[in-house]
Amino acid sequence: MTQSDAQTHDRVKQALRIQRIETPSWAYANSGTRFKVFPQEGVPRNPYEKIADAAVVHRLTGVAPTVALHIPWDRVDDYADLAKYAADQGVALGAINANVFQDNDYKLGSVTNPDPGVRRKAIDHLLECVDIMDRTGSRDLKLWFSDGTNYPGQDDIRARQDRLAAALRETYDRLGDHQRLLLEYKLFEPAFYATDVPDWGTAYAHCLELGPKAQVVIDTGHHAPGTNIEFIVAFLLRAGKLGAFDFNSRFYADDDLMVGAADPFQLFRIMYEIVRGDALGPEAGIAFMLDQCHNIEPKIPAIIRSVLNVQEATAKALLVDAAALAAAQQAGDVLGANAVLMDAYHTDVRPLLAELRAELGLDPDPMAAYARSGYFDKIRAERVGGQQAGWGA
Ligand code: LRH
Ligand code: MN
Repeated sequence: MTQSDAQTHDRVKQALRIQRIETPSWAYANSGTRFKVFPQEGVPRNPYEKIADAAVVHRLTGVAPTVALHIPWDRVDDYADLAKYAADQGVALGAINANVFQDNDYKLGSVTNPDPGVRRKAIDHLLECVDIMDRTGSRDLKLWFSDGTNYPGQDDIRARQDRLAAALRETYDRLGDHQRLLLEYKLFEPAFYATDVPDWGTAYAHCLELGPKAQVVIDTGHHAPGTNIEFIVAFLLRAGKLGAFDFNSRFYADDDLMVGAADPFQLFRIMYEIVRGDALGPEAGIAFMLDQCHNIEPKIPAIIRSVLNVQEATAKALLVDAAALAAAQQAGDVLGANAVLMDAYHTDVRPLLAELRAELGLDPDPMAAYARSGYFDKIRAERVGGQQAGWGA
């Protein structure tokens, strides 16, 4: 290995050491589609068991120290005790996800509902989530609204935006100094005509209107097919309005598959824009979260695999020869510039990552380490009886 290769390796490993990926509590629980939820053995029955599983992912990967919660799926009597339990397990509680998409009252919308009483109820839930953040020590309130309509004329598109803006304003004004509001957009589902926060532009406009503590969440499964997501990343980064990712992958719609599974090249292009924007480190303030559903595959290995997929895409992005790329771009060398990026993408970074894990005192192969750990046999034996956790309250 040449001296410059060694320097590049060290630079890449240094950057990967500070990478942080947040795993979602609900990915450890049962999930499915409208057709079927296939329960799995050993699935957690409460937020404590979800956190225990998340802690295993962190112990084996070294880069997943926080767990996002979803309310009411993760409602407990004592959030401070849950936060202490997480700390004892070596992790911390991350973003708090509000849920105004599962109550009968929200059929025609939550914060955009024509009925002011229903809007009040929804806003009170958002404010309750900020109260929970005060107790868990979480920085981020993540808001995704299923709100939308199914037929033209069903409701007034503009009036719904007014209602949304009013709810966001009241919630924003409740935030503490070190808290943020993350607004997530989604093109469609469960609404099939007009979604009230359908795209990055709508989310961006509302966040601009709210203020500096409001940022946009990019869920990689929430775009129309063919959308250039890395363009949205570059644009929002430049505007200082990219707050977080909900990483997953899809072949068709919001499939919530393992990130990098359906389109590893897209994940690489996204992480390249993060590296190019010098936004990989915690100081950049971007929350790199997974938001996935492991409907048929074993959940903990799937989440470990997903964390590794993000690491691999990031390592490849860090290997891009920035000087050569800039020179080719400046020279208008189309094929040359593309080749610089593809060289990095085609680099097998698994040996480098295995080396890094060994240097961090971790098993170079976390998937094999999990299989050898006997953890699944342990939870399968222990977690008998009780109600398995899922997308129900
Ligand atoms: C909506 C979404 C949102 C979460 C939910 C679990 O599709 O991406 O981020 O609240 O999934
Ligand atoms: Mn999401």
